[in-house]
Amino acid sequence: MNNTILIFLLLLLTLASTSAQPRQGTSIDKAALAAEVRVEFLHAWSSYKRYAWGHDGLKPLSKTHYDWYRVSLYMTALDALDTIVLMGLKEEADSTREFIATHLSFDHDIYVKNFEITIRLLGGLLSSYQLTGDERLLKLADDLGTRLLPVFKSPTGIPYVEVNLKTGAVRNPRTNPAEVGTLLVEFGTLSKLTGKREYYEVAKNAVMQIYNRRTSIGLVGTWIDANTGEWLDRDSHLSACIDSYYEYLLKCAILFDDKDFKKMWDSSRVAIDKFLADETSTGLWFGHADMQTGKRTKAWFGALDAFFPAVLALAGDVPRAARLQESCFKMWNKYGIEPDQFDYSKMDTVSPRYFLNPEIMESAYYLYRYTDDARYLEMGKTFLDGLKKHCRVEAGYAELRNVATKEKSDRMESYFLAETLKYLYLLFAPPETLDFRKTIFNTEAHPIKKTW
Ligand code: DMJ
Repeated sequence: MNNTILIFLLLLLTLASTSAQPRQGTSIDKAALAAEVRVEFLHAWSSYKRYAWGHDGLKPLSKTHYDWYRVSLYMTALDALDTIVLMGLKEEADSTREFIATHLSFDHDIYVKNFEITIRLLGGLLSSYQLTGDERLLKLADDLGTRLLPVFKSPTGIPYVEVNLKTGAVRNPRTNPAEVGTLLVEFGTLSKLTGKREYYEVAKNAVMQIYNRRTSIGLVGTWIDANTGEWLDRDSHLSACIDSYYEYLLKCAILFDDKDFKKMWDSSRVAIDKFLADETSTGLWFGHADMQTGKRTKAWFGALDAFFPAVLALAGDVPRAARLQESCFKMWNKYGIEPDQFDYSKMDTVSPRYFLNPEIMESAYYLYRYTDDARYLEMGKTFLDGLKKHCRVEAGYAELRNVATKEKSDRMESYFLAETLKYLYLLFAPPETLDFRKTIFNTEAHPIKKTW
């Protein structure tokens, strides 16, 4: 090779390596920010303990509690437990775990939402079991799993929305891909940990029932009937009611090394890229399309859609993940906090609420782990500052009715402690806090390790 070619190649290599370099010279103090997130967690957690202990959740403005059903399932305490463990709050973790192990019962004559109970409670029990080794938590998970199983007994195998925990009666066949397809990380893990194959089989079959009903162009709709298997609408997107269906196609392929899921993820990804991805003058977005024709129907994206950079990064597509995260950041910065729905063709809000959602922080965390780029620490700081400025109240954190006016509403969902503050903490905490490369988070941020 002559010298000119060598110099040219070296120049190319240097250019390539400089463009891949993480931004240097950040003034971000990770340890201080991790400590700050912990303080905010304790503010929200101690408010829950003071005003809502023994109940599902906190109403931070009226300083009281709410329950989802006529008995409490201690949703916030259980959902938050693994965050408490990861933050190293040992005494809180021990006493909360003891409370759950000795008080939580699923033997109640109540209809519960299968999806929410699976991702929050079953997921929470499994991750806390793996983190602490407390067998009582696995026993509770197995009991809950058994009580939820009747939900899959529909003519199609697509689960009903609700099941009675005592009688096994089911109701409400109008469901969606997210509620059907976001069960296998939990049911599959339970299956592996208990040796009961049925858990894996029914939850996997449910996903396949949705996938097999995709249209000829590879998209799924928003609503589907569990009895007939008929789609009830044609709206395809990455937002509420579909979002985590895609997330679990990829995560189950990795966690269970299941080739069927790899195939389903790969082919869904092609349809997503072809029909939902939207390259605009403001960046890369993912909008709505008609599931039959692929025609763009709405240029809407929202707080929930912001999970997708994390999924793209996990799938190995860091460049597109990074570009999408930049779009999410623009959405956040419009009002200093993100809206539930945003029209990216007008760069304005269409549904102005903010439910203390975690997805944008989750994506910043994934991207930081894959790139080491301080850009994501800076984003995380912006998110934390925005939360503190607009949502922090005397008794915890409150959702916003309107991101423009910052009017608050009286609710703090359990996922604020399970997810939002966990992802922010993990973003700033030392990497050894959790082995990111060996963890699959369920959609409620409960970390699951492949121990089988
Ligand atoms: C959480 O309960 C889960 O992340 C779910 O998959 C989507 N929505 C909320 C948080 O926004």
